[in-house]
Amino acid sequence: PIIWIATSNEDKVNEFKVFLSNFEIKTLKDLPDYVEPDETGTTFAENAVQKAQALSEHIQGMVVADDSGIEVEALDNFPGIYSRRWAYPITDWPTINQKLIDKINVETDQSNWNAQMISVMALVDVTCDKVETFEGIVQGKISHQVQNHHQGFGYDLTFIPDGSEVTYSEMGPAKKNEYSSRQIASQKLKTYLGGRNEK
Ligand code: ITT
Ligand code: NA
Repeated sequence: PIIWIATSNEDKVNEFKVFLSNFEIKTLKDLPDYVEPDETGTTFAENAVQKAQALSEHIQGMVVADDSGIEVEALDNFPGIYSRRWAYPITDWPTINQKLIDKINVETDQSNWNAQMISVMALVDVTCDKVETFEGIVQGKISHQVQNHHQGFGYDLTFIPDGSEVTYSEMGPAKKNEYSSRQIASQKLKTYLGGRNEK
């Protein structure tokens, strides 16, 4: 079957292709004229539902969206839902990761580097009033230096999941996808979709 994912983030799409390998994946790339809604929610779940709902209205069918980010414990869970936006206009990920490390060094006593990666997926179908959300959380910590191994994206350059000595970037996509917040949320989504999970 086909599954629509309301994302324009190609890195997310590459992971979805692994997790939802039984589906033919369509994304915003297949709808060049579609205008994405602003993310105005106050939680990952609200933003994910917003993104899924807008596309579901457009295609009049079932849509999945993903809202995700990182929460640093010593920074009161910052940047959270602002993970993509907080460093604007800086958009290159090595620099943004370095800015996050700098912030921990400057604004905290540097004793707590705990962080968590969160991915919330929304499944929305406006034609039958369906709204479901699925959450994946992985605990870990921020490395004291950016580890740019040219693999992964976003905060993969500094996030070390619990149980690992290295960042997601250093372990590479296959290992990351074995245990990531997106993998956990995808698993819940697949279980929910159940019998429809075949080509
Ligand atoms: P959408 O089109 O799906 O909204 P986006 O990039 O705007 O794509 P978000 O609003 O969910 O996505 O922003 C979350 C940011 O957090 C994203 O840009 C990434 O840089 C980062 N992020 C998300 N998932 C990540 C992961 O698995 N590893 C590292 N960083 C991640
Ligand atoms: Na976004």
